[in-house]
Amino acid sequence: MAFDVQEFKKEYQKKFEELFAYGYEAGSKTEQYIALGDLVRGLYSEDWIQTIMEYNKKKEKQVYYFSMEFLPGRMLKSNLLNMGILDCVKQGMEELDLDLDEVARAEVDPALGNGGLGRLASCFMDSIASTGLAGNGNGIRYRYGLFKQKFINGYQIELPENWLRNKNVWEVRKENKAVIVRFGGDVSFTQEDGDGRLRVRHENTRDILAVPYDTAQVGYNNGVVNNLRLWSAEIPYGDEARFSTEEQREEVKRITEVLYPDDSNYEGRLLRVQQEYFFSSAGVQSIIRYFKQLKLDWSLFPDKIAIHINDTHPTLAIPELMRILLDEEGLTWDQAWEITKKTVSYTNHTILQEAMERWPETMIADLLPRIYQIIQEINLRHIDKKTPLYGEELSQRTAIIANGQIKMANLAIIGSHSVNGVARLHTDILMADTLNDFYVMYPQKFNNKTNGITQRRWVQIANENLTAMLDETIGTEWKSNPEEIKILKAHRDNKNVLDKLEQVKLSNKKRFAAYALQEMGIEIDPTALFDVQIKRLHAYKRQLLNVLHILDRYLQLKDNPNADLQKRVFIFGAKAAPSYYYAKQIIKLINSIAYLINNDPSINDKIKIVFVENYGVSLAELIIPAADISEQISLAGKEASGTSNMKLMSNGAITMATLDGANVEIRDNVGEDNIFIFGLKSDEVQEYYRNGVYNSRDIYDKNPRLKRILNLLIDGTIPGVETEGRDIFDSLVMYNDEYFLLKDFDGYLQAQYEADVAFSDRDRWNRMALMNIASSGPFSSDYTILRYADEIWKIKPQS
Ligand code: 9GP
Repeated sequence: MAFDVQEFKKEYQKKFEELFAYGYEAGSKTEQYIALGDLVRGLYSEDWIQTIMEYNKKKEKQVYYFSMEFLPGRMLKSNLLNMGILDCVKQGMEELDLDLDEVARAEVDPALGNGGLGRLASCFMDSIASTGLAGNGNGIRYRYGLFKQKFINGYQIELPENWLRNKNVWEVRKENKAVIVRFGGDVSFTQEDGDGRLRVRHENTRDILAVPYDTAQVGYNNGVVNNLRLWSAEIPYGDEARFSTEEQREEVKRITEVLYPDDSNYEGRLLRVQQEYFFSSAGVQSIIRYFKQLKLDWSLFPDKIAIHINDTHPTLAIPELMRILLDEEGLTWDQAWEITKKTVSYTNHTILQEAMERWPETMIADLLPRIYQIIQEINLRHIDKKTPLYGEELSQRTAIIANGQIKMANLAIIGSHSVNGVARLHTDILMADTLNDFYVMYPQKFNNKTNGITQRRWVQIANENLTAMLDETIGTEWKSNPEEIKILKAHRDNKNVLDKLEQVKLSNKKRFAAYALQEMGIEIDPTALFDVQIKRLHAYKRQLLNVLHILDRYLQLKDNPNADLQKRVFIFGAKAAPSYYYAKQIIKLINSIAYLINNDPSINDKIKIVFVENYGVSLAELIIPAADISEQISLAGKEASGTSNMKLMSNGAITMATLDGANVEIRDNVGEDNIFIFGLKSDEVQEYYRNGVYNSRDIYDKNPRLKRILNLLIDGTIPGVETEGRDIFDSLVMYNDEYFLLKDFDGYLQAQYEADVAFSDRDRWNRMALMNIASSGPFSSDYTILRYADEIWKIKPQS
């Protein structure tokens, strides 16, 4: 986009005055940000309109990525980058005596997701636009995002995250595209005159208006601007009388009020299903409306539309599409079913049983009676068709409805043409184990699409120092073709380059150190090894194993304050689900240990612990460039892929890993010498589960070093964790350590020791960092998305 600095300055001043009726100099950071955002939106709006018109004119096949979560992060700089005007605007702001970074920080980071799944969706949106694919996002405009995390006395407290408190400059409300979503009601069938077909009558429904808010997804230097559509629940126009009480109005608002309401109780679960149907139905309806404008035969629907469901949350899009094709468009079951299956594809993101969605049959029957009938019919036909082929037992195991429950994954698989896992190992486990019954029936549906990340945000924006150094060393081709970063390998023995890399890392560590001091009052040494674990708090991710290692170091230093140990700063960022008691106990434990160690002068700053509050995309952008070690230590087989592993690798952190999720592929790319691997392998874990011989108590009894560490949890050394310490101790020692921490402990310590040794040899460490950066290209989400487009969606990049 052509734009010069002088022009920008003029436009910016004008925009500011137009919006606020005074000069920008007197404005607050938020106002300065709003003016800039508004200006930027204006600059891409023509491309936005043009892109959509172009797709419509060419009747281009489009993908619709349905996701309950999107975690875009702050959008200002990424839009500027993708529009090709970041440097120009930075300079212009400087000349206006404004600091772009400071202004950009006034943007509220929208927390419309929990973690990896939501961030993946946003990386994908960026990559879809940047690779020139016709694609749209479809989700929910939550009024409040994921809770804001506070630590009080070391405990996690959840506060509402009012991300819309200031104007959201990026979204455009599209009232003319609103649709009605119907809940409840009575379903009956009538024999119509003429064709003798049964017609469905669905009456007395509770109608909710779904209003879309569109946000542009700007492609990287290619003029493509796609659309992310987030739906908000409102009272239908003219229907206010039906919602006369405050309670009725609240009920409507509640549908899109918060991300993942607590689903540990029935009301929470009911609300969650409402959300899922709400955005799935609204999305499908708007797709149908678009398709009808094309005036094509229905059989061509799958040639023009791909609907991708991100995890099972949007699975109700399948019966919803069936409903519309059958009840509103008058297609036969077979026609509708053929179209639906050809249109929909599904990604599985977890093998954890507790995360597999199941809804009570009665809940769906009451809330969505017509959808329930359709699910019943899909189920009946599936069983009827499969029983003669695969026998009663196998067929029943794949049933969608069983024991009063509706199994969403089963519906997603049966109603789609493609099922993919998100890393090679994960997909192998799905096929061999978790979804094996389906794999037997539909081997051709299964495929792997290893996750990816966009280096535009995670390197170019998050790590400007590294970007400059790479440009200088290998040129700029890597920015549009991430694989090209591999030519950095040629510099692996170039001392000058290695030193520069070390300087880049150091400056990023200083930046984080300044944050830790200012925000948390913790002083850290930027030359220490920064050991980072940032992800949701979950027992299987084993933040606790990291804790055991910290306690081991603590004891070594207590025994001998002069012990020859590498100085380390342990950085944690993690939110726990509000109802996940054990995870919250772990947070309290880490905070208490941090308090103990950070304030113990005898430790002499050899260990510092920084647990950042309210971890999210923006904090990740600060932490990741500063990391030396990337902790990816989940129990093998449990983490579907992980994506922080890829972001950290791209920024030159060395991975400390079990062979889990995408770590396996990271190892393959970076080579054994540039990663620290330890622990049980996935098949060994499986074997333990099968033979049941694991005995953690035995390890505790026989390993004095470990025993001493575990006893710290219950002997009063760590202040304020009487209950937490006891519960955690019991889970590990008395209740047989579900995630095999004790089993993996020795291997982990050994790997950490090796990391210390490697870190003390600066050239060796810098070379390892370089090799990680140079091997990160294949983990670009651009490549991942091109594989989805080619192999699943059958859409091609625009020329
Ligand atoms: O737990 C997985 C994580 O491993 C993966 O990287 C991410 C994106 O594919 O999805 C997570 N899954 C969920 O959040 C829930 O299924």
